[in-house]
Amino acid sequence: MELSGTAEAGKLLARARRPVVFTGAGMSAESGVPTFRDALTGLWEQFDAQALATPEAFRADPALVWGWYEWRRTAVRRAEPNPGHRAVAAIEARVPGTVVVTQNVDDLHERAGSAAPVHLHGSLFAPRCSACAHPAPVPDGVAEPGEGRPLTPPRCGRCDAPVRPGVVWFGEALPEQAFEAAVEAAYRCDVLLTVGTSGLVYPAAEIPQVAARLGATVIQINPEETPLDAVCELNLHGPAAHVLPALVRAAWGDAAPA
Ligand code: BV8
Ligand code: ZN
Repeated sequence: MELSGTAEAGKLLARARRPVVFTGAGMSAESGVPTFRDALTGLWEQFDAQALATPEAFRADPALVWGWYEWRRTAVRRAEPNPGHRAVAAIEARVPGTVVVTQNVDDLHERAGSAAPVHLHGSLFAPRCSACAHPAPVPDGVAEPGEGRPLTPPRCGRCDAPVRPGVVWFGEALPEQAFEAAVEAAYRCDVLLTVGTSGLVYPAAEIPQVAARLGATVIQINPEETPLDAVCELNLHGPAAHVLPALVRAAWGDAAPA
């Protein structure tokens, strides 16, 4: 069953020369990767994500916060990209001017074939020293999902301070280069797909709004309504792993990624 609006969105996408695909945690939901708020189970159940994803929380209890991210990294390692991730890679293959901008800290876009997604909130796979920012190796151990447990973070090979996750916490500035690249792409784009994001976290949530203000066609893919509905020309209220392949089929008649 094709969602209404898919055929029209497909026509708009087929004409796009500089599309931006802007993604949030809903993009990875059908890969079984818990969204930011769903990732609070087991040991972390009694915490508020927004309080745990902060420098203060890490300073107060490095093992608790490091353990949460190691548990999430293990969940991502065990997950597979879904047909939505592969549809995004298919758009990039079709339209060389495509830019993928993600708020996600997983590597599923990369594993689906996206060349160089812009990570606005960093990555679970880029730990670094909490003091001198020296890059640290990605631990190959796994934090058993579910029961979880505090995990003492490794120490920096250069200054011996605790290693921290390579993500952007609340109250921290986004990586300058990534944010500039995302704003530049939003300025230049002719179509922006916003997929699986609640549009609540700033300044990332500015990206689709900048594109709309500058006259780009913004199309949203999300089962729920979000504050971004207002700036979208089309709202496809369905799951990304279903709607994105349908959109690629509608645009190029491709045997979209299964
Ligand atoms: C900064 C990495 C300043 C960490 C993340 C008051 C008003 C406005 C702003 C603020 C305010 N108070 C504070 C702020 C600023 C704050 C902010 O925006 N707060 C919000 C909550 C109000 N922002 C910051 O602090 C940022 N930094 O402002 O710095 C500064 C400047 C200069 C110098 C120094 C400081 C930093 C924000 C980055 C935080 N880090 N991630 C980690 O992952 O642990 S954000 C994190 O939460 C995720 O990355 C995600 O982007 C966000 C929300 O998480 P989720 O809810 O899981 O995901 P999402 O919102 O995308 O929702 C899921 C969606 O998917 C839903 O809509 C759902 O319907 C949909 N969905 C579900 N299933 C599917 C689906 N869609 C499609 N298909 C499906 N199958
Ligand atoms: Zn160091």
